[in-house]
Amino acid sequence: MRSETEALIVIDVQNDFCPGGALAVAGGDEIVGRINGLMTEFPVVALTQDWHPADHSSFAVNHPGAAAFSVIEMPYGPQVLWPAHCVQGTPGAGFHAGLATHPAQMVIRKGFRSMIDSYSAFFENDRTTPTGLEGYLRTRGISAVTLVGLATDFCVAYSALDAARLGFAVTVLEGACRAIDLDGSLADAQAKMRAAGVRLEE
Ligand code: VGL
Ligand code: ZN
Repeated sequence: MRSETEALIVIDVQNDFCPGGALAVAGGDEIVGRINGLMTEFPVVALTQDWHPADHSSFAVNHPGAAAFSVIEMPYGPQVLWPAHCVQGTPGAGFHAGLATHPAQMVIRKGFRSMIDSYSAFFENDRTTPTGLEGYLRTRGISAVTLVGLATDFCVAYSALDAARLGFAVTVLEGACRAIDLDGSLADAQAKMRAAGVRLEE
């Protein structure tokens, strides 16, 4: 068992990010077994769940004429337009059936406001509106976080960068993550994480 100050954060291991899902990440389901094992090693385990209303502004279908994977400017900055995914209450928003969710003490939902996306487990995409996860971890005495899940270059990376900015010691286990890799986004995310002092391990 890891020390009492270490938490595992499992990012968005949901059906829509796995093969067959609306925003499938290649090999997204391959990480489930390893994550199940990791969950038994950490005293504190939190899961995140991407949780969008059907009218979410990050969905291409809600911007007539706009193509999926194009980028628009939102008041908080550039926003990729995604295929509709992880709509609240749908099967696609559910956790992968193989994920052993019972060791988790906390499930944090994000992206539930129509007008703003939230890649990070800590802040929405304006980088200032908190999700509440920081408070949960601090009040449980956590100073180090290990991140796994989907997708390496979006929700995992944004979460890792925010955790580092908040002063947590941060490790990303890349072997327990899979990436979307849109236009070099994986290399870009890896460089940003390294520069922020995030430890990248297999
Ligand atoms: C994610 C794109 C849109 C992710 C979530 O979990 O990485 N990516 N919503
Ligand atoms: Zn999303």
